[in-house]
Amino acid sequence: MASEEIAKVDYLKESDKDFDARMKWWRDAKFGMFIHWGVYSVPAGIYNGEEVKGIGEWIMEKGKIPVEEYEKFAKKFNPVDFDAREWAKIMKQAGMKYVIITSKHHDGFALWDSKYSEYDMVDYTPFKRDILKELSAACKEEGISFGMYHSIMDWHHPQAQGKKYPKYNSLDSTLINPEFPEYVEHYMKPQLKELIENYDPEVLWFDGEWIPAYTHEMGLDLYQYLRELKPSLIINNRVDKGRQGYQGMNSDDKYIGDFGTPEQEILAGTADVDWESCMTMNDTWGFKTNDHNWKDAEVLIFNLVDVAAKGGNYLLNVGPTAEGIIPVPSVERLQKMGDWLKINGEAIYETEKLDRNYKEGENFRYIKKKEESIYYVASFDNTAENIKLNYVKPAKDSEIMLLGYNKPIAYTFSDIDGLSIELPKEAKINLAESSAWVFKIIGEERIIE
Ligand code: H79
Repeated sequence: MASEEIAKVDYLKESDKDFDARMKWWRDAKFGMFIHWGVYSVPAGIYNGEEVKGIGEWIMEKGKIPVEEYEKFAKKFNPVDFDAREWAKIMKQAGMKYVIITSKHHDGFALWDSKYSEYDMVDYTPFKRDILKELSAACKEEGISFGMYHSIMDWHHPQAQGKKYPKYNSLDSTLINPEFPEYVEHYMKPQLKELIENYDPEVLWFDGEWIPAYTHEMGLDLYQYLRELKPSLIINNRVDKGRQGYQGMNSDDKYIGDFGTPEQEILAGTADVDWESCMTMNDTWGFKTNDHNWKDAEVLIFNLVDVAAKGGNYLLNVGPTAEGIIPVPSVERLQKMGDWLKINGEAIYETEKLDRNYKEGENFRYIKKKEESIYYVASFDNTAENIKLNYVKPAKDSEIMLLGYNKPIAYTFSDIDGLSIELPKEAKINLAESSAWVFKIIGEERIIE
């Protein structure tokens, strides 16, 4: 008799068609919020009255804080001002379509009520509320896709730290912890199953995969395990061991993962795989009292456009305070990005890179509307009166529009000289506040050999 058992799907061998269908919403989304929030937000970069150098969420490691000392910060974590709906509204107003929040960072502390650990928001802190439950619900209400960052490396769990083996020293990054596979099987995988079942994430964003005890085989196994639990899940490439340095792209296609993860940088050009550039607005992911080195909103808008032109996504970080507040400088910048996107968003969402050109000179970026003959050119030079563009050819008798300005713009085109756009003074005055102007052109890409 034939077996009644349904054949197992091998998620490591997905067809291009299935992959494209699964990635569609993510590719169209383009812009997401990264949230680094946890126990490190309590010391906020200060230990024993002194600033600990480096990124805030690494304070346990960089400040050499023993586990028992660090746990005291967790006991004090009481974000009374946390309001999930407020956070979701900030994302929405910023034009962000998805969020990735730290379910667990390297310090091992869980932001949700985990039955596999007491070291979590509900069991360990005076706050006793399940952050992921509240935020996932608020995001659903606002139509924001919900995802989670999860650290494979864990500085708190005894097995992840190889506590049974006195010879193993977790600070020596070349030593392999013999207990690590047990932590993976009996702690990390059950926690991830819990996260999928209770909070229904659309994305899992792994990190901390570089430690030598975590292997390529574990990565393949984990990927398959998670997709079986939720077939539509999107998982970053740090689930496996393929990434090359901070640039974050896989070195070889034997490695699994749905998208590459450049960290604090934007790819120099386009890529033929999916990718997402994650970046901070200042110099830290987790909140640091003393970090005031904020990027201007103009820079962040430029980055978003540059990333979109190169075919990627932009995941922009906020580090809320221990009270549960997203810092005012972050909110101000997000507001400006949202204002810009309200006018220019059609050039960002549901777009793709052109076949050949994504830029012209330093000041122009080209972006194509998916499945349509619509081309957008973002200009970062707001002084020019006459703009010359070589890589797009307007359709015969078509109008060229400037987003945010409601009249067609005068232009000429010839096969020899290309496109020449005349900017009326009135339009310049109208858009004076905007850091990037976007022209909308119906036509085709012009390939110049
Ligand atoms: O969560 C944030 C940071 O805490 C975490 N990733 C972002 C998203 C992170 N940033 N820096 N690090 C972790 C330090 C890791 C540094 C290295 Fe490596 C690991 C240097 C060598 C191994 C990864 C692989 C980066 C370069 C090569």
